[in-house]
Amino acid sequence: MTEQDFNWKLKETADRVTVALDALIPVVSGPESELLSAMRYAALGGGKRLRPYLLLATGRLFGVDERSLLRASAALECVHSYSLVHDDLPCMDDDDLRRGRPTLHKAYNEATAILAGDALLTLAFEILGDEQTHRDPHVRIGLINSLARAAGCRGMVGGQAIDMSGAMLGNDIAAVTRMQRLKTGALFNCAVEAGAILGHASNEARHALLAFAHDFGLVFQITDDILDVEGSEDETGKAVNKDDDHGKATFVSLLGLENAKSQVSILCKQAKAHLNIFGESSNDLIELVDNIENRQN
Ligand code: GRG
Repeated sequence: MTEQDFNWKLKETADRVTVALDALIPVVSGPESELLSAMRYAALGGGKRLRPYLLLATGRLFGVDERSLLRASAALECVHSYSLVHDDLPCMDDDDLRRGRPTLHKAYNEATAILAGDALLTLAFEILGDEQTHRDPHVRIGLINSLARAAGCRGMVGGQAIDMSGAMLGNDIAAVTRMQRLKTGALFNCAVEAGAILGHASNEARHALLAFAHDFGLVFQITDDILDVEGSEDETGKAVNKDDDHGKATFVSLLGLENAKSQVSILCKQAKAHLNIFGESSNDLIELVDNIENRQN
């Protein structure tokens, strides 16, 4: 599959998730209209929708109903969008640009950005808890637990807290890897786990998928660090060279650019090998790995 074909496929997924989110975050009039409008700005305004792509591709391995997959994907994207809104705030990363547009607190104001993030996080659990996501309450509880673990203090928020605390990670690559695994990797894990939960995957399949997600998350983060050095603001839609400016340890600063690139290539091979048990049905996941290995944004 050519890069252009894959990009069409990714865009098709992104559009379907955007349609689902559009229905789940309605335009309203009245006193809370500003909040809903800010939530829509954050959740509908672009993004590659990688986590939904992972969730959909994993669920399809097991023939899961598309409606369930789209609702679970929308929930995951609500959490991802909230994390970006809060991460961009002046008290965190203090960014003015996200997805090629002003960040939410610049387009609205800080209080609205905090509240829109809070409301998106809560909405995610409302979506997963709804019968329309899956008729079996055990499946719904599995999804809720998976997202809560991934997003909370032992996952994304925990990783963000370590990153913000200025904890002396120094040149300790194991500590930096752990922080990134929590901060960024946990939601990728959850995407794949959610597909497996909805698909009632066997233990063997679940282990293979989680091993895949582990390697994929690292590839994503290392390529993100490479783009921070080599990418442009136009291509990435966000400020570049931020990590260097803040003196933060990254995979590039720790390994050097060339070693970081070699590590990406090793991890990509390893990630794809974990999918061998699924044969050709895992092609959508394999194509995603190939695309992220060469990504420009
Ligand atoms: C504030 C609770 C809280 C958590 C923030 C994930 C995170 C934790 C912060 C994001 C900071 C950041 C830019 C990390 C680099 C990796 C990353 C998550 C990039 C953005 O994800 P993409 O590329 O974004 O999937 P799009 O815009 O395509 O959805």
